[in-house]
Parts: sequence; structure tokens; C-alpha cells
Amino acid sequence: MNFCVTEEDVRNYREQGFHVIRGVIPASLLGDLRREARKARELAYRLHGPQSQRLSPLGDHAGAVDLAPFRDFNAIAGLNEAVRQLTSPRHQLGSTENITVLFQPRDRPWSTEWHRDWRDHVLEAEFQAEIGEAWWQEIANRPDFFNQVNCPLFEDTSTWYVPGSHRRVTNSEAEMAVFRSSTQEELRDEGHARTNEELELYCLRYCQAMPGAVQVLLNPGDFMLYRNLGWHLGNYVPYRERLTLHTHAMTPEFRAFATKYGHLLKPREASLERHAKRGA
Ligand SMILES: O=C(O)CCC(=O)C(=O)O
Repeated sequence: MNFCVTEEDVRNYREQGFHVIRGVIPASLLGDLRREARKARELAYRLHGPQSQRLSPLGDHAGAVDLAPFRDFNAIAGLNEAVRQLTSPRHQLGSTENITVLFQPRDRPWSTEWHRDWRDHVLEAEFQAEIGEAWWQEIANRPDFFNQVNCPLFEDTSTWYVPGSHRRVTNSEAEMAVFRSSTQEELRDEGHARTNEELELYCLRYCQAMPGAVQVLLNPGDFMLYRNLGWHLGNYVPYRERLTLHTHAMTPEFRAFATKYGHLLKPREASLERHAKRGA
């Protein structure tokens, strides 16, 4: 299939940080993907508990989940070409084995924190020792790095994004105020301090509070490409069935960077450090 990508789409992707190509998955493949993604979800609930929201990477579970439909997804005619038009001739979809399936928690709502990938997942001292502000500024401005994909198999309104935030490495005081306004502990509420309804609305207000944030509405088979350096989050409720393929548009250079510096990623510890440092 020939997916239409216009010059305006390319400009929009560069400026806003996300773009949606509508309806890339044909009906025949959608059924097979839903069947195998459901298996991934059940497996994750069994392995990691009912509040988990992902199984990753699929290649580690090739016995329990048939990867054939995911290979067909990666081979959808015209999809890699459309990705390359939006990014660069050196991009292609990440491997089938590295696909993640995202889904809704089984029992209770929760939301991730607002975050910007990499920078928010690295401890400050290690960041300064191995990357540093000047190089980070350069890396963050490279269009061939940090391009991520969400492709839902059901209607999905879980992802929120702040358009344009990927173009700067600094945060506004208003953004940091929202970040400081909650913690992963509160947003997950493992101590059951709130009822499910209270927690759902608490998470929703947290999403809505971020200046300029948009809730992205994706229909089955829509393909959202986004710069994960921009502020984003996932907000989940058990009553909204979610099965969403999550992958990357990779370049050899980004793969080399991710391999070399992957050891720096410590999301939980880095989040605690950010809260402590900023007085939350
Ligand atoms: O669930 C989503 O759509 C976003 C997930 C996310 O932000 C993350 O895993 O870093």
C-alpha cells in the first residue's frame, strides 16, 4: 500500500514531534495481531502481576506468543517507506523481536509520570560523567535519534504528548510544577489510598494539568510516530481495552548509541532523584 506522506506532514512531524498515519493495518492482519497480543497480555499479568502495562521484548516470549503476525506487521507494504519519508532514508522499523505490547492494567487505573525519555531516566552524576549538557544538546537535536511508534489494535486514548517540547532540552517552570505535583507512588497508588474512581480522576487531572498537553486519539491500525524526547505519558484504566504495538524507527547510529549507553537507564531511581532534587 502507498501511505500518503506530504511535505506538510514532514514539517508537522519536525515541529510538533508526532504524526499519525491512519489505518496501516489491514483487517486480515488485525485479527491475528489481536489474538497474539492478547496472549502477550495474559502472559504479562501472570509473570509480572495484574497491574503491568507491557510485555517486552516479544522475542523473549516467542514460544508463548506466535511472532508471525508481528513479522507481517513489520513487513506491511509501504510502511517503512512512509517512516523514511517522515524521518530519513536511513530509518527503518525496529526488529520484530524488539516489539513491545502495551495494554491496560487488569484491576486498577494508573498513570506513568510525565517524562522525557533518556534524560529523565538517567542519574545526574552518570549523565554528567558520560554524556554532559553540551553533547546532550547535540544528541537531542538529531532527528535520527529517539523516534518511537505506538500502533494500537483497539481505539487508544492512553498517550498524552506536549507538542513541540522535543525541540528544547529545558523545561518551563510550569511543566516542572506539574511534574512535582505527583509521584509514581501516588499515580500507581499501590497502598490503595484512593478508590478506583478517585484514582482514575486523580490521574486524569494530572494529565490535563500539563501546559499544552494533548490526548492523542488513535483508532485501530493507526500508526503514531513520535519523538520520545518530548514530554509524554501513558494513562490507563482497566475498562478501556488496550493492545498497542510499541516499537521504534531506528537508524544504525541510534542503535549504536542505545547499545553503548543503555546501561545508564535507571528510570525509577532517576525519577526519585528528580523529585528529591526539586523538593517534591
Ligand atoms: O503507554 C504509553 O503510550 C506511553 C508509555 C510510555 O511513556 C513509556 O513507557 O515510557
